[in-house]
Amino acid sequence: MPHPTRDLPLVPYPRSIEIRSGEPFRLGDGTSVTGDADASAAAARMLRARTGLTLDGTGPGVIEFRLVAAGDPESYAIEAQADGVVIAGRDRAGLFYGMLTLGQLVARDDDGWSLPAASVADAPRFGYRGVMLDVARHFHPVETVKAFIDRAAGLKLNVLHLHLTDDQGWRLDLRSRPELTARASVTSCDGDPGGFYTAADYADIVAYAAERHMTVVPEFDMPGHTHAVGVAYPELAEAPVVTDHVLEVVHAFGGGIPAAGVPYTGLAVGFSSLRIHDEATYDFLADVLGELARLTPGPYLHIGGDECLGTAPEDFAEFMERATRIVADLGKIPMTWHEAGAAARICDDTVGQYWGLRTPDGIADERARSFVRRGSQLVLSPADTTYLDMKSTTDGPGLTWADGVTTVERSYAWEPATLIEGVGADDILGVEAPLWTELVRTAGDIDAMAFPRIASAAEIAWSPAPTDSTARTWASFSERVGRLGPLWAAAGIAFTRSPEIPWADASAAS
Ligand code: TNX
Repeated sequence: MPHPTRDLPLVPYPRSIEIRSGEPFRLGDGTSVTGDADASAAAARMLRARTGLTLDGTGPGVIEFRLVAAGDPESYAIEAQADGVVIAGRDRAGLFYGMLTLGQLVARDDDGWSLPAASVADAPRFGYRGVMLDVARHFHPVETVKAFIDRAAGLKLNVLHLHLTDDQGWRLDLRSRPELTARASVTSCDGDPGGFYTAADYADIVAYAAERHMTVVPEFDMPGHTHAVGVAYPELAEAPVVTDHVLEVVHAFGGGIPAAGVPYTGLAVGFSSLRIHDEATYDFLADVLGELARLTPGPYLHIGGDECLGTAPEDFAEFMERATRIVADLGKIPMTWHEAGAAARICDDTVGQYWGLRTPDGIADERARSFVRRGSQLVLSPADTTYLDMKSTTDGPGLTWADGVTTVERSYAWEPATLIEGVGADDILGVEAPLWTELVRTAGDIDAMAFPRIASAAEIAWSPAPTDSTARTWASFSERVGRLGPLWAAAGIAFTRSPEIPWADASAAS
């Protein structure tokens, strides 16, 4: 062992890992990968790509994947010794996560590729480990979404929240309301080209995610963030409410003042609303949410509810109450941004997503807490640590409204169970890192904004709390991320070489 005191280069770090004193397991041409058919085929592909070896079972050494009945959902164990490796998974997701850990554990030394003699026992801390991609502000094609799924799944994230609609565009083609994509999908922010997914594209994304044990949580944001609905169906939308805040954003970022019926390409928020006292609006919701429910196998439909700055609180409450009921009647669990917690009678099982900023004394937010009071849970996305669209260095790309620059260290230095007063670990469904795309145009931009900070979110969502794991320190994390750099580069990930991380160079043995 060249560096006996370093943690192994695993992100997210497992619940427990013990290094044995024995000889390592040596991989070579001819090593066999056996057991569960899906897991062993995926592992053989992954190891071949990683090592260049031919793992065809013609030589010594066996890596075996086994489904076992015991353990927590998504859990797995690895026993690696000189004469073989066994990966036992509680379910298919567990086998998949065992395979990912195997991929991070194999290392090259003077004698070739090997795995240290070790026992790993691992299971996630939270069941919802998410990342969000905004495909409304800039449309991103199916191939880009699939690449993002691969990257997120590789860090044991298991939810892709797709922000499918916003003021700037409606990105899912629906039979019941064809004008949405016909008229309101053509542009993106800054006048860039738009686009939309057909139902078949969406099904393709959902299936691709499922193969990687990710659930798609689709979002139609409403009643605000709906200028595009008004471009397609003017009778459903209120006139834009142009506040001083909107004018400030127009002044800072350009894009013009939003005008009814004209596609919006700027960055302002909070000026649009559906007509809350018009029954035609609820016919629209029944149509679009009904179709979305039929296209979505996952349990959640996210209906937004953020930043309705021009809407009276009682109107907002009435809308969210009716909209969550429509989702529940479709057999789905409603999910909303935390502002909807202010509405007294939203469905009790509505999951809230908290996106506010932290304060030095903890957050006292009654709206966020109300989801827990109703017996449901929260997904945590504090903007000043998890938002992937914020600048990570002073000179880098991104926005700064969430308390300035979000360094990698800041993205790692927060604890879910003490974030919001009165919201403990049991009240938390999970953690999500959103990537808003006002300034994010290409697949390369997505990589550069998401990596490496997405790894912080993955470790916070998966790994034990810092009080339960000696590896949950910035020193260990930053060093481990640095040693993953060559793997990310080999996988074609255009990550930001953040100056805070001691990046290993590709030729260094891990
Ligand atoms: C706030 S956070 C928004 C989005 C923007 C984002 C930009 C939230 C629920 N809403 O509409 O895209 O800031 O950082």
